[in-house]
Amino acid sequence: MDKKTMTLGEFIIENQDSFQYTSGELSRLLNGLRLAAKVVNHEVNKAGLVDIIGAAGDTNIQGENQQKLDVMANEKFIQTLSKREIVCGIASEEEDDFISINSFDKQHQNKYIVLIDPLDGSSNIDVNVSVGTIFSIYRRVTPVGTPVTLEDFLQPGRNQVAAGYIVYGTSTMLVYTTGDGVNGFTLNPALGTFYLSHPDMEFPETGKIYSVNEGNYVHFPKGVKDYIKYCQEEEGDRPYISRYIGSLVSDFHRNMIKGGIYLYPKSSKAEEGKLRLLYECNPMAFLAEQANGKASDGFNPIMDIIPKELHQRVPFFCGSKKMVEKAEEFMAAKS
Ligand code: AHM
Ligand code: MG
Repeated sequence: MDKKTMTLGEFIIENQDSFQYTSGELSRLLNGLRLAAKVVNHEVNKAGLVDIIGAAGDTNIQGENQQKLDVMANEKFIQTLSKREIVCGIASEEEDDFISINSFDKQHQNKYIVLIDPLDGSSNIDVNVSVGTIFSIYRRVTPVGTPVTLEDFLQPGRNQVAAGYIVYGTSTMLVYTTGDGVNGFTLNPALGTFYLSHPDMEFPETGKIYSVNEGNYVHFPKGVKDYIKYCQEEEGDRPYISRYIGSLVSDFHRNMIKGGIYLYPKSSKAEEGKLRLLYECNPMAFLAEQANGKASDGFNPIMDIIPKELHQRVPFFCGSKKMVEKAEEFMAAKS
């Protein structure tokens, strides 16, 4: 079959045999995410038309204002995933605690855990800039037949069986991995169908883009400051180009296609960094490694971190392998 005409649904079925566990279940789970992505895409795209933008008046566990679309996206993903009798637990960046799913006729028989950031970069909604959804999928570690526990959610990123994101951009794309490379699908909005538009995505080994919120410069550790200065120096292929959307999904997506590095270091304002290990960094790290890139906390691979809490934050350096390695050199020299 011509890869370019392949739909996401066809791709999921065609590739399910390469998956090490009972493949049909993961396929149904991915199909659930595909459906929720279309629903959320529909709402995000009409955000400027109806009175659904703006703060919902609530704050999430991190004390940030929740936008109405965050709340809507959170609900849609949770609803869609909990109805499929595959997922036993969901944790969301927008929920204080994890949700245990117990389907009525299949008491605790489901095997999959989903962690989700339903609408990342939501401060960009009001100004019509791209936002995204990030998802991360694990097998439960506690016995089937018992309720899920925190232990099922606090697994290192290495245990992920699938991860991906949806970017609601100039076009809507779903990009995911099941540990066998990274593939990207673009939504044809007229038909409501995702087509394989970006097979076998890979970060270029090195690149010319650095993405960091330089407004925090004075608060960054010395290693990060030195690395930023290195990016700006006139030498060889430098200075690099600075590009920062402030939507992790979009910054990552661009850097994967063009070659670049994304940094959200710790700072004297945010001792642990800002991004969440479980909802943002681990899934992006899995995608990065599957796409020949690299993700670290500045010193060690993100996916080797043993999580201690659901909403844990971590410094994040991610992108083209050589660029991340260079940033790590600067960090090591100044630690
Ligand atoms: P969010 O989950 O509250 O949307 O925060 C995550 C976002 C990332 O998408 C983005 O890269 C970063 O926060 C931007 O933060 P800042 O505005 O501090 O640069
Ligand atoms: Mg987020």
